[in-house]
Amino acid sequence: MNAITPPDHAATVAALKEEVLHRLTFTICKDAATASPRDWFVATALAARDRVVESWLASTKRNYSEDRRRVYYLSLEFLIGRLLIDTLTNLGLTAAMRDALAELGVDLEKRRDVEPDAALGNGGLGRLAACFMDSMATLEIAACGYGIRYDHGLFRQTIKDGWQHEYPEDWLSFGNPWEFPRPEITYDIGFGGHVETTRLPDGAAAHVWRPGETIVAVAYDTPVVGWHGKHVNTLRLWSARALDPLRLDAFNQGDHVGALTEQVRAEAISKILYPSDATPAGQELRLRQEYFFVSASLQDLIRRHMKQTGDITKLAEKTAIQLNDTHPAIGVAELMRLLVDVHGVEWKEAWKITQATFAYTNHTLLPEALETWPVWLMEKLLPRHMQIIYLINAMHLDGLREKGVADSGVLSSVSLIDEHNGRHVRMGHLAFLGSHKVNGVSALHSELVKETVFKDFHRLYPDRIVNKTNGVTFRRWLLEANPPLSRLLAETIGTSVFDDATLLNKLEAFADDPDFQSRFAAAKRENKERLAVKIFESVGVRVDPDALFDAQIKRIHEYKRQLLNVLEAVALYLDIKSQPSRDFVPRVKIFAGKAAASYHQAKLIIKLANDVASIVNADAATRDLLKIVFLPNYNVSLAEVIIPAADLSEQISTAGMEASGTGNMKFALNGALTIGTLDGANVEIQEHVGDDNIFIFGLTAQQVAESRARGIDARETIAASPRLAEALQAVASGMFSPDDPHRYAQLVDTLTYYDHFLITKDFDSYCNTQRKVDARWRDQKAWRRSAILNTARVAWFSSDRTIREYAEEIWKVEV
Ligand code: HBZ
Repeated sequence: MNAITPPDHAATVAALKEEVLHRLTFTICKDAATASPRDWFVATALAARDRVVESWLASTKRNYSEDRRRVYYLSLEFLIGRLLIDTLTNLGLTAAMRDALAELGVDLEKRRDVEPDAALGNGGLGRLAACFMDSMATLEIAACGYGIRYDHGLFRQTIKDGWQHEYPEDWLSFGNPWEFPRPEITYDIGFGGHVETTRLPDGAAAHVWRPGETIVAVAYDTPVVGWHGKHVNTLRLWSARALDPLRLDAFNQGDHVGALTEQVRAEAISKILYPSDATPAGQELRLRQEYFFVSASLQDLIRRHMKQTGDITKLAEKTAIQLNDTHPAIGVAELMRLLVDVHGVEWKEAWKITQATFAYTNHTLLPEALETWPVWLMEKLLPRHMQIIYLINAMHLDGLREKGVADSGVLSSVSLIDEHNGRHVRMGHLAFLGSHKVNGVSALHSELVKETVFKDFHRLYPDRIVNKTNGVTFRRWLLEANPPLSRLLAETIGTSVFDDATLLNKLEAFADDPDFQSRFAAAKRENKERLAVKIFESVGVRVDPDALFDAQIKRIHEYKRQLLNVLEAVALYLDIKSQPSRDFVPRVKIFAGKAAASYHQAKLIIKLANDVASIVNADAATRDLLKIVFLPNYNVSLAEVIIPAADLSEQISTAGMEASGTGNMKFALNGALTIGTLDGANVEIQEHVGDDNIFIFGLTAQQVAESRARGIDARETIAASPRLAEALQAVASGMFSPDDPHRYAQLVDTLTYYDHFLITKDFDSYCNTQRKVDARWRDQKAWRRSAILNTARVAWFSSDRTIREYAEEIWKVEV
């Protein structure tokens, strides 16, 4: 039973039963006796979707009739996950649907697993976009998300002999019950060709871009349901089609394959998600993807605006466009082109409109992740945009010179063109200049944005950079993912906490209440049992739900330091073996995450985690005190099972490198204690939950910078730490890789001589802090108190709060 059940339950159950059966019969053409699990899932999803449609139409109508200012969220990634339970929860229909299906002899829990995850994203950036869509609908903002309808989302990961293998993901193979194809909503997207310049009678130049190639963008709409189903927004994803389905002339001449090449080339654009995270893909196809979805989205929103107002110069009054990282930054040049070349707006006014319309969110400081495109490629693919970028750059640099900026170093650092090692267009600079606000995603990150990547820009435009600390939707990450805790909250502090997360603070009063503590622990225990089953099914390892469940789940990246966690596990294992009589706290270390296919070091870390797991899990000497599991194919649905079951949340990135993190917030909300560095949003989580309820260790961002400046040769550090030296020696010696004893020689060498991520520097501090975690765990009363206080104090990390801040300070829309 869901925490929220509507009063007219019996009537709703009867109606839903009819609606599901109707869909099963008339859409799927099956009867209850022959329907497969997938048929039941689709019928259920369609019945739920039917319940959304009226509110969706009403919301769309209201947006028009009230002439509301609109928000457009442009993102190359939307990491949505499943939608069945999410939709039912937002509609308040989960319990009724469960009962309706039960009367039909169908188990909702089993059917939900049939739904594939919509994995149209890599990690945090894409998942944030999905949380934001949820909050914008809940806050009844007239918003629309724009992105690409990839045929294939993030790759499926399997682990064979400890190594990651990637397979194509195929979420659309059985159709997608949530989407509405809109074959009538299409836009032409040009590439290549040349620019014609003509003189107008008044002497001004007019530019017409004559693309050499045209591709069609077709819209697919998915409803995004807000809380209580009151407001429904649209996620509009674009699919690429060729102008002509095939070349008949070639076909008629017998060239059956050649007749299809244009179609294949066109459709490649929306074929697959680039699987790199926090590093730019850098290929031509990626630029084509970026321009494709940006151009379609801008044409679409301008069409809507013109229908509503008939006045292009009012665009900024009625529209806010958020750029999710630099991936849609070409939109700055595209909007200028549409305003100037197509709608005849004068250049200066067009620039004002552009700046007033766009805002840009930065998600990473990693220098290698900042997108740049070779000028030659831009000239080839988007010749008119390259001209516009040069014009923006000239206007920008002339303006600075007029203001007295003469330093050639500063001018070259803020130029849109990077003249070093081949000329490149800097997309971050373009996004910055074309926006009225630029934001980082946590307090620390926003400060670092000012001090590092946009240092010179910040000096020139000191009011532009602001902070918007990330948040997560509590509907998905508490109410849907954690039914036992949600029920307990509803019983203890009332269901209004699901309308207003700040009411979570009422839990503070129960933090020391023995009865509440044991009920809180029982909810956790239920989730841990569910995860234990999942672990056994997935990797065949039996884990004890009474052990401390310690989870690090996120993309595999050196800066996130899964390696630090693995090395600590090695040290702990060696301790258990050498001191068998010591009183260790039983732990299960849970890892999950994908590495980019081309990221060799990350893939080697996955292999190491699996190698260590094999040896440790098979060793009778560890007496079940330590189990290590690497769960394959991490995705949103797996996170929904792991997070509610975790006791300890690992947020251990090198300080200054994780922009925010959002998993950290989900874990704390579900009553896990964090062990973490002072990085990203961990800093703010500490401020909210209190120093006693979080385990902070390691160098600060500033100490990291100083330490790197002194050098990253770690030999002295290793020599000073016998535990670290021993753990590294064990790994280097092949203790965990007897089949290939040298497998990790290079990895240990890198740590020894070139420890860029400062794993060795933070190792002792991390291990010592883990022992403090153990000490707290032994005192279950104290642990439970801290866990409850985490849940009670993290309301601020709701994406509703984040979206309210964007609405008020950046988008200027009322909430
Ligand atoms: O964005 C993440 C940050 O690493 C994480 O700290 C933050 O919480 C989250 C949401 O703000 N960044 C990403 O997921 N991805 C990228 O930054 C990225 C950059 C370039 C790409 C692809 C992804 O080409």
